[in-house]
Amino acid sequence: MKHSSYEKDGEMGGGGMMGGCYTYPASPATPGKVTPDAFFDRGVYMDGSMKMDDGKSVRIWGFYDRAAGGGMGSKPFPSPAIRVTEGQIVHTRLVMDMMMLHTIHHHGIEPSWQNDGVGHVSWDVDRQYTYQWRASQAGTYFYHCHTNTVLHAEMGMYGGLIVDPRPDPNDPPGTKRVFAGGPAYDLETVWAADEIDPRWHTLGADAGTCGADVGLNDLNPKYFIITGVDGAKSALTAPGIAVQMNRGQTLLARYINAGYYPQRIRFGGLTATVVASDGRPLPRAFQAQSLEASSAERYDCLFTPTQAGVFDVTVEVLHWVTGKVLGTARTRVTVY
Ligand SMILES: [Cu+2]
Repeated sequence: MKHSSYEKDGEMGGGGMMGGCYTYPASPATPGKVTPDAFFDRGVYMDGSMKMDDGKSVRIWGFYDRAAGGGMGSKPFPSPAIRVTEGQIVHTRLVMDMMMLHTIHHHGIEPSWQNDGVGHVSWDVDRQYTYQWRASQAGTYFYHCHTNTVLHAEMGMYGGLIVDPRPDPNDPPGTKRVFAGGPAYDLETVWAADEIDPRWHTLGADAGTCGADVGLNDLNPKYFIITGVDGAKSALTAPGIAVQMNRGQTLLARYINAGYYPQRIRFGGLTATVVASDGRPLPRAFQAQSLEASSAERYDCLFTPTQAGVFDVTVEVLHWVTGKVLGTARTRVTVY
């Protein structure tokens, strides 16, 4: 049975080659649309791939930036970050170049239900839709597809979403703060840790939506990655993930559990000052040598190392029932 929450003039509801059962297609005009302060234009690719350290590749789906050129030939993983300033009204337009159904859910942002991008609450986008939302709180978020979510998020349909505070007029120009009135930082990295079960990456977009058991309750990860790079080896040196810094500098690591299993991140001997979580400042910052995070949790961690050294940061992926370590991803902070 197909559901359609909005009928489109002159078009069949439920168009599209994705013949899933629990899909809710229609792409109405954005209600109450105003002129935005920031605009992002996203398309979808479903033929990307990620090469692992063992030489094998898995299929990746994701969003690309339609404004960046390269069209569908551009297949970044994770999807390109959305970065805005607190207070801005933002438009994220999702345009489908193919007859498929997807959404964009800006995780942790609190827009109207029409703009929340949860397919079964509003609609799946089969042509285009412009999500309108306000960046009301500085912090670390992410966005992901919310159509047949368990599969589409696993396939790679996610990217970072960062809200910066408004610049403080009393700060020297170029000062970067985690949130308004919060601590300043010099460098930044995003550690989005995720696990990959290659079997899932062979499934079709609508797999499991018609009631068939395609094993989406059975996640057996083989690869453990950080921000789209294999954490077996490559993430130890990958630019933008591994960090090189000087003593006295302050690093902001935006750690995101982008997987489904709980994770334990260990900072390799460095001490983090954890100042915010899930897009909100903590009432009191705390210090930690390691953290545990469940699916979709984010922690903003500051490091101001006083000693030179090489610090291997590890993310252990834990079985959700037994707590057994299923695998480990690694990256590195080198302090000079
Ligand atoms: Cu999708």
